[in-house]
Amino acid sequence: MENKKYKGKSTEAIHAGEQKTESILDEFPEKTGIPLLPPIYQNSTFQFNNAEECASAFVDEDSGYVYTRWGNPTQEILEKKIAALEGGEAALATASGMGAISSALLTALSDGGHVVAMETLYSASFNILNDELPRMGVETTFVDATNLTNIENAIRPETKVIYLESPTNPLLKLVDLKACAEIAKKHNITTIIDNTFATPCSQQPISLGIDVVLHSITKYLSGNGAVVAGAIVGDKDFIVRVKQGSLRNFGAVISPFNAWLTLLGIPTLPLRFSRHCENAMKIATFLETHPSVEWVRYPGLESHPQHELAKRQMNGFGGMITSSLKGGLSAGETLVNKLQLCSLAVSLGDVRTLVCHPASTTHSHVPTEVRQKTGVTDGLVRFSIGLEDVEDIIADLDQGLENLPA
Ligand code: LCS
Repeated sequence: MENKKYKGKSTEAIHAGEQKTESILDEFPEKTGIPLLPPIYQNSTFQFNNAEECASAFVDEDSGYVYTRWGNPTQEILEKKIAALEGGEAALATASGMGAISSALLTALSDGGHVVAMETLYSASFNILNDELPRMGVETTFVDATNLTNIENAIRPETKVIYLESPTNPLLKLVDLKACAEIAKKHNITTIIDNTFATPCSQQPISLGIDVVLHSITKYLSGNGAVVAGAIVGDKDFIVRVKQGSLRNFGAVISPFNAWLTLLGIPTLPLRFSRHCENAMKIATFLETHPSVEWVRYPGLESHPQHELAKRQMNGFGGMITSSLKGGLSAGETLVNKLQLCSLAVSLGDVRTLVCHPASTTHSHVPTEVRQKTGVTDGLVRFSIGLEDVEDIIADLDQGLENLPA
């Protein structure tokens, strides 16, 4: 069934993909009352009434559910919701963000080719492009994509994919998505973006001409810190290719339970995201005026080198802030050790404020020279601003920064 169209993101987040269902009550025909929440079908396999039904589900996948690695109603409700939020034709939910990224790349590069990618990316995404794919004969050219000429210059006749994050993890660099999509279309190249940091509340890349959108659901989409999952959004053709090929065969499929937990999280995404943005703007401003802070990167600050692009391209600047302390590595360590409310933890998009030190955690596998070249320096501290009262977060950061070198 096609997704209904709604005017606003909150209505979409709550209602898209969901249908009132009575089928679960078939066993109790004498009772009324329809479950308000989407049901969870926590089963691995499905049974059929007869051999013909079973055989036809193998031939025509849309006619039935066979096995949860091939599809499951709870997964499908989530997929419809995410497709609606991103404005895509179809979506797939996956076992992790990396499951989404690897399944999408394996599909787009199924007959080889070359990739042009941004030079700062989430580390495991960098690892796929820098270590895993070259072993299969697929090379990546990493460029500073804040300047689109660098992308254009890196394109080769065999380039199949332009791979982007915007904002990037952890430096919050942006790419002009509309202009980049136009370049890619001229060369018949598939554009893929990891939209985890922005969420569909802030930017919908498909509306700007990007072909495929990826998510780590683990972060803002679920928002509850209880799920590891991912998603791929694109046109029906691409999604069917991923589903029937790399996703099914390599098996990075979401569990019905994680799909269901995500269905509990997404309805509050627009509300949560606007509070993340509001808190982050206040905290970025606080950090920027603090004497112990060397610099702050936040797309909402005028000091962000691409603030004008952020205003044009994003609807809300997100909950992620990156900063560098004047005292370098030891100041970063002192800060994270002194924090009482904010948690020292990787991941992001949680309701709690999380603080991490990329050089020793998320980006520790990226070679030092690459980290230095791309700006992931030793003194960098990354904040995922949560939904606590902003005064409490600021008070915690203020006591953590006290007496650090200014
Ligand atoms: N994309 C981005 C932008 C991410 O930040 C992450 C994980 C992933 C993809 C992978 O998603 P996963 O497979 O974990 O669901 N980012 C992390 C981070 O910054 N700290 O810990 C994980």
